[in-house]
Amino acid sequence: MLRALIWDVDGTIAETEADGHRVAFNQAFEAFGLPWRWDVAHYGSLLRVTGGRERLLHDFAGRADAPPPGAEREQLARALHLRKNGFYAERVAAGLIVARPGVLRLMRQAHESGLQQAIATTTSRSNVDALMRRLLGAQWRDGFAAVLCGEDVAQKKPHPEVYLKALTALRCDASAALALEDSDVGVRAAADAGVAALQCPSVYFDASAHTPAWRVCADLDQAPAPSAGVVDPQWL
Ligand code: XBP
Ligand code: MG
Repeated sequence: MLRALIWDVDGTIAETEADGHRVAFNQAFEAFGLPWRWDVAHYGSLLRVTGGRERLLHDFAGRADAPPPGAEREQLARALHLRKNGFYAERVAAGLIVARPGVLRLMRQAHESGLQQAIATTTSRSNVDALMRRLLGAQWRDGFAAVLCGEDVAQKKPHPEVYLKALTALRCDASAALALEDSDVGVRAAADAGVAALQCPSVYFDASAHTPAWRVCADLDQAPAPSAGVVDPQWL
């Protein structure tokens, strides 16, 4: 019996990385008077590292002009990340980020058919709130039984912790949940928690190779209405 949909955020609900986070990181570098800029190709390789602060630290490790390892480096990453999230929220509020095709329809139909819905993301809670508020309105949280974000876990995706916590919060067995993911790290996190994933690759990702998704589709407009019955292979 399918009982719950567990949504990833970045790349799945919206294409947040290209015109959202990446540009916002560059705005933060500029605001701090730093010469660094992340182009699309470099950002694509950095997306292997989940979590914006962790991504910054990973990038610093390859830069001769970044502070050396230690408190100063940590502090700069924290400050840049905070600033980036501020710019990201501004971009979202300005309407620059829209939902991917089929997302809002599927959320509505899942709600109507009695499925529980949760969010399981590595992104910061403030970014989730900014995006969902813009897409669904100020009461968006009412439609979700659980919202698990980067702050809620010790280990980010591809570790399964965020999915395990979502299942606990939903009181749902892994076999009764379906994850919606865009990236291979997300598919792996879901799979390692025992949750089947429907993958809709976003601009930076191909279909997951190492841990194959349960199903892959270009976008959720290809999916028919879910039912609260068995996860049927014909669901797509
Ligand atoms: C994707 C990520 C995040 C975002 C930025 O998260 O890896 O790090 O790029 O988020 P998901 P923060 O696909 O799991 O939603 O800067 O807030 O960490
Ligand atoms: Mg994602």
